[in-house]
Amino acid sequence: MTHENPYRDVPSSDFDPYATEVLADPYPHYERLRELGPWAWLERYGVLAVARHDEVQRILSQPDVFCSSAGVGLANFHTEKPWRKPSIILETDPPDHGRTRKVVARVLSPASIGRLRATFEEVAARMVDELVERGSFDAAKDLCEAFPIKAFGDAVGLPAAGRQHLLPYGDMVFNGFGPINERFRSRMESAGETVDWIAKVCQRDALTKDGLGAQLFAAADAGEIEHEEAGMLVRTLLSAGLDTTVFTLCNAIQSFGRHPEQWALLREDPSMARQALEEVLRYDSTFHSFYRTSTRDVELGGITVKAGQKIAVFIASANRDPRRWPDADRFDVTRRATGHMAFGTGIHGCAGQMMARLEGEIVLTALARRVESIRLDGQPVQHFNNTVRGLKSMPVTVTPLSVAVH
Ligand code: OVV
Repeated sequence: MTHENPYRDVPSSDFDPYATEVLADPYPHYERLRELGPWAWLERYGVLAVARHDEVQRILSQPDVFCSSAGVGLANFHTEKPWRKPSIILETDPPDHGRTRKVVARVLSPASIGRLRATFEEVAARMVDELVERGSFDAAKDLCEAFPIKAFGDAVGLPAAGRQHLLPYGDMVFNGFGPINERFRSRMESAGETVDWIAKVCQRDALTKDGLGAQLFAAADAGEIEHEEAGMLVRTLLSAGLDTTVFTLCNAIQSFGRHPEQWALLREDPSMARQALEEVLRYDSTFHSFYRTSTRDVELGGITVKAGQKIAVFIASANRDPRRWPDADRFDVTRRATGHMAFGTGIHGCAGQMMARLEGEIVLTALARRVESIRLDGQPVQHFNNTVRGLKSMPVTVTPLSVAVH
């Protein structure tokens, strides 16, 4: 089925961001989309799309005109029923958004997160020591999944049992921002136990007394939010905080495995870890797209967007836009990658970005101090999801540094 293009000045495209072959390597497709102009009409889905850095930034910077309360996926909450209760932070607009965002921002502030550093470093050191000892392992499962599930899971205050539900839940959420396709349906078929476990651990009595979850409930005690809202914000931490960091770690190790000269730079100077992570986020962004919906007729990028229009925002494409980045398709940890859109921007910019950076920096530093070289043993196996891009499996062999740098 194709949807008729109501915009005279916007080229139509049969681009399908959710096709398996596109997800396998979206970058040449993004380039074609950017070359079409500032806007494209995606006739398969009946939505406008932006793929250039400039338009992506402009849209995300006007949350009153390009709103989130109609959902940040393909589904329009004004006309379609959401598959789960809308998020009270992601899928809301000002002024409601500000109240919940303020609480989450405090719980995930640099000060709050700084207190986790020493523990995260111990977890990473222990895991990486053991993996380097083994030499060959599945970097996706044994490190990129294992680290956030342990470190972030403990930080939130989750019970140890049942954490195998975390990634499948995130997979559901991120598939849910796309069309109701086979990828989403097959995930939902086995959803029952997972959704039940998530609901259970969003309750105060399931959480430790000193974790990030408990801090959300403390904000409810202080009257900033309702107690039920605290539980909903724990759900946000669990929805947004696992698959994203897992895949970012996967994409980092994959990029370094493919660019050994870049690994050599980091290994020689592990203090570059944070900067290198920014380049990973720019070069192979985890979060590929989400949507905004116009609240009124509005001019942008040479057209008048009609009120109530769903707009696909390709942030991973903005991060490869040659209009913004010299040699955009080159992975170069020495470049200034700040200004990338991997965490979005504006009032809905990722609230957990300092947590994500801390986790990424700590894992990359732990590796850089111990690992001479990373060899990919065969093709990594991709995890296909409608919104986030990462790996299911990545067999690697690492050689230890003869003298570990500490
Ligand atoms: C940023 C993000 C992703 C997925 C879910 C949520 C947020 C949420 O608030 O539930």
